[in-house]
Amino acid sequence: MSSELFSLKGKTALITGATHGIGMAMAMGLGKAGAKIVINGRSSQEKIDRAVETYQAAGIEAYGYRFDVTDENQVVAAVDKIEQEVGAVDILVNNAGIIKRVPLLDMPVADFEEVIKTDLTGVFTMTRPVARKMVERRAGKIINICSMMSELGRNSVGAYAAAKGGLKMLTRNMATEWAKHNVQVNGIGPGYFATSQTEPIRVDGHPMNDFIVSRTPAGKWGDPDDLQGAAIFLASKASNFVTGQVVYVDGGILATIGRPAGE
Ligand code: GCO
Ligand code: CA
Repeated sequence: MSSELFSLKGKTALITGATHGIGMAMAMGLGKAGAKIVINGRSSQEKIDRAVETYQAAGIEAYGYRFDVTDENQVVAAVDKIEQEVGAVDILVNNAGIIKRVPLLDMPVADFEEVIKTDLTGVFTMTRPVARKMVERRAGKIINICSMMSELGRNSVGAYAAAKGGLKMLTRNMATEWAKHNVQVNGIGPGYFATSQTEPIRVDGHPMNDFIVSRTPAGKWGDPDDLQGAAIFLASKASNFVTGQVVYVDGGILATIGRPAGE
């Protein structure tokens, strides 16, 4: 009974940017729960093909498409193509994102805008053509990948924090507008995970490395697979009356003020 509640059998899930990192970990989770997986990437077809092979080797039916989530024409065409070739998109995970770690006073406006364009406007662009079809079909699950920076600031990540804070509110607004059409929109807010995105701040001796371990009550960097449970929950009928929430998967970071050194 409980496995039926969380089953994604017969569903198609589109996970953006799932060629690696937390996107891939969440897509693997949705695939193992029974969904067909569709991924995208914007730069390299080879990277997309390699990722698709990785999913297939894990026994998951997977497809890859090359398009840029920030380009509305490309997105509209890709969504039509995916729905024809693979099936109706039942689940959309907006995971594609970038970060630039530059203090605000040093950041060129163009770089600030690039981060907002990908991490915030890109979700708007990507979601609309999918949501229009979900509203028509009166069913859909949308999961926006937020961040600790949806709640907290940190030196050097101002553009990213502005985008991810905005994404939390975009999630609530999408939930507000589409709930009556039986489309649920929620966020997942990952804490600090061991991925290529955090590699520059995870190296031995980097001040952030020890800081994150001590700042996280669980005392470690997250393993991307730790995001699978929240993704499956928010993609399945187990969450049919849950909408507009951000589920933080962070080893306890947001629960605490932290502790003094040595305590
Ligand atoms: C940072 C950024 C990211 C994190 C993440 C935290 O502090 O440099 O916030 O690197 O990966 O988004 O939730
Ligand atoms: Ca289907």
